[in-house]
Amino acid sequence: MLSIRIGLATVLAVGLSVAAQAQEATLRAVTSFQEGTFFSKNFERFIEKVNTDGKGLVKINYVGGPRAIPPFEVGNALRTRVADMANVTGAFYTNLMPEADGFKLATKSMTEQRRNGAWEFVDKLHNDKLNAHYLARQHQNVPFHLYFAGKVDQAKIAAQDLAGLKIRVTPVYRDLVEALGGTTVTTQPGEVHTAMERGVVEGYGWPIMGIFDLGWQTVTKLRLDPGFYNVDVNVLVNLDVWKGLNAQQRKVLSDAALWLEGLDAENVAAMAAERDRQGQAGVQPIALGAEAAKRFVARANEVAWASVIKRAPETGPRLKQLIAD
Ligand code: 173
Repeated sequence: MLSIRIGLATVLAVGLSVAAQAQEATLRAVTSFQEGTFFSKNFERFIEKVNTDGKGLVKINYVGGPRAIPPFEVGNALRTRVADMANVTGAFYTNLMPEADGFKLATKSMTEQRRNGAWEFVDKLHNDKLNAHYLARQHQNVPFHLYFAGKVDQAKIAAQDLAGLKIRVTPVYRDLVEALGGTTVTTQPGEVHTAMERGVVEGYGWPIMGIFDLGWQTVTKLRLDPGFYNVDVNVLVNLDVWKGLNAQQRKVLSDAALWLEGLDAENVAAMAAERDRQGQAGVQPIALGAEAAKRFVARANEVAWASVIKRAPETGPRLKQLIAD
């Protein structure tokens, strides 16, 4: 009797693994940044890892970047399952989730956020508003900056006064630029170079990493220091797709997500090198003194949280408590 039971269990186990192999899931993935550029690169490494580690279980088919889906439409594409997986910053889907504008204000590490309930809370927001599962957040140690063309009044910028300047923004920088008196022009990254070249704007917001990827050093002469906030580039999976995966398949993705978040450690050296490279390319810092820098960052945080809480009065304060307080 015992040997028959073992025999049956073995047959079942083999049968299951064959069935699982037969059901390799293929996920169509898009990125909101151009392929091969800084904020897509680690996602591309993640895809390679999943396709290696998950062989026979789960496969990611990389559809590509903004040519496939415009950046500000990626959230909606994921929600409606036009894409199964996306590499996208919260600023690009604030239309569906105003809270997403708050992710840049996190001061707690992802390790801490996975421990204190923040991750669950943010996952639930994604479930409810984007029909998506929140898999990973990348580049949390990378700050944003304001960059300028050569013919601006440096003394005014150093005095934190952007009056009379048109600045390219996304929701990341909008409240700050407005608070400093600047005029905002919202564009996707792919339009920054042309907008600067044609003088449609005299400055733009962007992280410390990546201005060389699309050749912006040729239209950029100044960078306001210090940086502010920190980047969130999230890897999301359509919720129906996620629910359709089995435990093994989910584990491949979740393990790779933690590995992906760990790649942020590489940014420390990369950011130092990028600052040097900017200097060599003729992008000079306008450096605020210690006191002014403190005021600037405090103001940036203040206006951004006020804006998130105004647009998400129920969930905004809870988000703040979980990721930043
Ligand atoms: O386009 C942007 O300036 C922007 O909002 C962003 C967000 C995260 C990483 C890079 C850019």
